[in-house]
Amino acid sequence: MRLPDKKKKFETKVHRKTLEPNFNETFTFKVPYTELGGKTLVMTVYDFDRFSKHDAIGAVKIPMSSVDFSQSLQEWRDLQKAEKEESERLGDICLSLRYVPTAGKLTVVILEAKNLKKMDVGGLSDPYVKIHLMQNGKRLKKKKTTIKKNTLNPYYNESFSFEVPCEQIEKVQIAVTVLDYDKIGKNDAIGKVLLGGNSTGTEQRHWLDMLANPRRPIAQWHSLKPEDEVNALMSNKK
Ligand SMILES: [Ca+2]
Ligand SMILES: [Ca+2]
Repeated sequence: MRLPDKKKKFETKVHRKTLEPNFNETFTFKVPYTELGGKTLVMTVYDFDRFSKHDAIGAVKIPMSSVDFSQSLQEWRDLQKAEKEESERLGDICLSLRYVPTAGKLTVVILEAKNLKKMDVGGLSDPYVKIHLMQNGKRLKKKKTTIKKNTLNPYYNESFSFEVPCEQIEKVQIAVTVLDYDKIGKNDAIGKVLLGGNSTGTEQRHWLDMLANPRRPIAQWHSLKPEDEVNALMSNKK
């Protein structure tokens, strides 16, 4: 439930295994009367998924300008198709992949990232990149770039090689995670991409281009995804 321009959002409790939930919960938005007119109340019903993004079932939108506030309103409305909630922009990463079958060598060059999300209070981010060679959801090897301080557009041009024999290349994946370094506490993941034969979208395209062009470095930009989302994908595809 939210008023979009204020980005104020509430959630009800999750009701399990039902198509007729009874919520009976009350939410209060503090909005000055003079600002109410231009606002819209959006109520979206979701199907809860523990391991992936919740699916929107449908939504009701009520423009506040259409409501008579002199009386309380109670009525049924049909859910409309929910617009995809704009996923939060985490940033983009450019990397190149190169595979030399004869040498059994996979090379990942982390080139640069742009428009990364700000992760520090009162600053930008201190991004570095972790690269995992994965197989069956297990991490085989780990490498990382240097840390670039206080920037959202870091340039790395750092190269990492993994030994991957020809017969194994179809089975491995490369997980690329961009993190914000923090002096105190745990470093936060900004976003992640997963490259491999069974990945999807531009990530899969990139991987197939690499395999189709042995010995040639192929560079491509990827949009970072939420870490949870990518991890869920990895555990589904063992
Ligand atoms: Ca931080
Ligand atoms: Ca930081």
